[in-house]
Amino acid sequence: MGLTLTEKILKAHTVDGVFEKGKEIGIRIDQTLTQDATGTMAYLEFEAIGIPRVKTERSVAYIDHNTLQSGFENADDHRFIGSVAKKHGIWFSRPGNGICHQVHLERFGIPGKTLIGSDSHTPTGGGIGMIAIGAGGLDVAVAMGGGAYYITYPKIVKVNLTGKLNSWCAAKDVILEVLRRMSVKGGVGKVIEYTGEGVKSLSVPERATITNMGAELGATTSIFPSDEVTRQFLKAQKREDAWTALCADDDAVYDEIIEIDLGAIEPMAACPHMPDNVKTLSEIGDMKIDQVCIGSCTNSSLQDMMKVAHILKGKTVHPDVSLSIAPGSKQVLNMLAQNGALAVMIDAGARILESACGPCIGMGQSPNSKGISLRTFNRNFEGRSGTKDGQIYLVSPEVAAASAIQGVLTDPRSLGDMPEFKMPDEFIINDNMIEKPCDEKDMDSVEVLRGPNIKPFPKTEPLWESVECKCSLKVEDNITTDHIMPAGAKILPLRSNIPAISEHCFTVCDENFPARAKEMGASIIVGGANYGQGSSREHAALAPLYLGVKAVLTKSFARIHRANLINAGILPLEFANEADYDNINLGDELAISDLRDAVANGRQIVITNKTNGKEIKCNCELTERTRDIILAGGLLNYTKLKG
Ligand code: MIC
Ligand code: SF4
Repeated sequence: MGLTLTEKILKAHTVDGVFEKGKEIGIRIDQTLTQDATGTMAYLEFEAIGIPRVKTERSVAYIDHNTLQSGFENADDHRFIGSVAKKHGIWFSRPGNGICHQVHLERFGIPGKTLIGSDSHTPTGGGIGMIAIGAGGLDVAVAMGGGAYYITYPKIVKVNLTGKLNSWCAAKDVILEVLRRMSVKGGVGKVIEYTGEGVKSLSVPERATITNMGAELGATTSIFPSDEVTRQFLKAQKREDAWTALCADDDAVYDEIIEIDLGAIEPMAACPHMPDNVKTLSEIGDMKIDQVCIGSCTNSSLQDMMKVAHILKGKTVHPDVSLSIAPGSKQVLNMLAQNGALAVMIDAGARILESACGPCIGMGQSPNSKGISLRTFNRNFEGRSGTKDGQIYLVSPEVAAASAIQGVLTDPRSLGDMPEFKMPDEFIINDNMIEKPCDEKDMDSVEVLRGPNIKPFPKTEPLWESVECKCSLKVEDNITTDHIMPAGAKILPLRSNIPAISEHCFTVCDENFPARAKEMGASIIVGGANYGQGSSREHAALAPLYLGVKAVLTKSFARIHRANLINAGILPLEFANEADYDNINLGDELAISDLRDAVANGRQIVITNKTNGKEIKCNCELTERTRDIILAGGLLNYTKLKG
């Protein structure tokens, strides 16, 4: 029986476990990446593990999220990350060099290699045939130290692409179509593998748009084959030697098959407030807009920017619209500057932002009250833009640029012929904003620079024998990590300071949660389905940990967040019977006896609700490894115990 591409790469990297569907496998990690909003914590964790130099083939630290620097905190974090990287063997991409995923694709990604990154959109690397997975900072720290990364051997979904995209229809519309069909939880436990005739009509940046937003499906990762198109891309980056041809065997067996005719795709938008709330533009109809933001790791490649420039050429942004553009990397920005496209954008009235995440993570450009904002980004969760009642629509760069001119949601097909843009044979290569680490022999002379806002990783303790506590919060389905641990310009600067950032935990849902949880001392959070979807930020586990949360009981979890809870030593419980969701309420007194023993022996866990007398049966599926992590009180304790 043949293998899928996913299986080929996973098999070649499996170092622990049995290579069988549904089983946990440990894979060797060739490359890691971090960004600054998760990176400070990841490097503190790496230091705590105590391994002097990274053991990966390539580890890169990017600065791209917290670049507003509204106080000393971010600049201090940047210096900390830069110095820690230099000392321990990590390459350092300086602020201004671009968004981690865009730069990694351009300069470091290698087909067939494994990559984990402390950012959920790490699967961007799947655009060149990598197994690239988003993970919590602690998992990345362990991988930097040479440890395996553990995933459940995934189900593999084949997306068979046929035909060719019509003019003005984009890769963004393809992934929006996949989201429309599969939903934000449809990808949990799965890898999405794109194959078929249609693949070769898509460029690497287009493929990367699709794999990037596979994160919104909840998928473990997404991957394209590495073919002639990939070779050309790497060649243009002067990295042709990194190329190898990779694809699935003809007789590979998939768990699910989805057929997509690229020729039938039309321009679409994900409507507020979920990436799977997808409608065609004609379904949405005429809609006046207030803002357009173009950029983010999803749609900020040179190809995207050139399409935008062609649409803006000789035009003026509509008087009622603010248009901002953030090219994804210094390379992209530089090429736009040199080929004149940047001048076209400026001329049209675009507000040019630095090559960073910016508005995508609420770092500026929050829309006006109730403002309708079209964004080429990947997430439109409520409040993420920084404006609570902002209405965010996710669209392609083509739709965004056309609408910015017209002032209303515009189908770009109304613009006539689409200008052809050929990818350049050579990109401008200048890695002067990427610093090499020092030689190992010199590492003792590198001083790690710590600012006063950088506080140590919170202490965790071994799992309790039994728990008596209250329910400190009850939330509904599809809670995102942006609900649990909001980001944005005010809160992101606190990422290195868990006590301070914890004061904002869940405040978008209930502003009294932090104070209440602290007062309760120990507590349990109750959630619905797909709890913790979205980002990889381990702060969404560390802040509840700091506030005394012992367990989170839900209908189901998103993958990365569940792993982060386990890594933090918080018990992830699922209702054995979903109807029991109604049998726990805020403030109820809860008790779990013999907890440690039940976890150690894999028994079902029973919560007694002392307030209403109900018994609630909970499942807690743990592998031997994750069970030991929970018993030890988290991955850091476990790793230290293991020596
Ligand atoms: C995001 O897009 O939500 C982020 C900000 O990039 C996060 C990481 C973080 O919270 O720092 C992610 O996607 O993992
Ligand atoms: Fe940055 Fe947005 Fe991409 Fe997250 S999704 S890495 S915030 S650009």
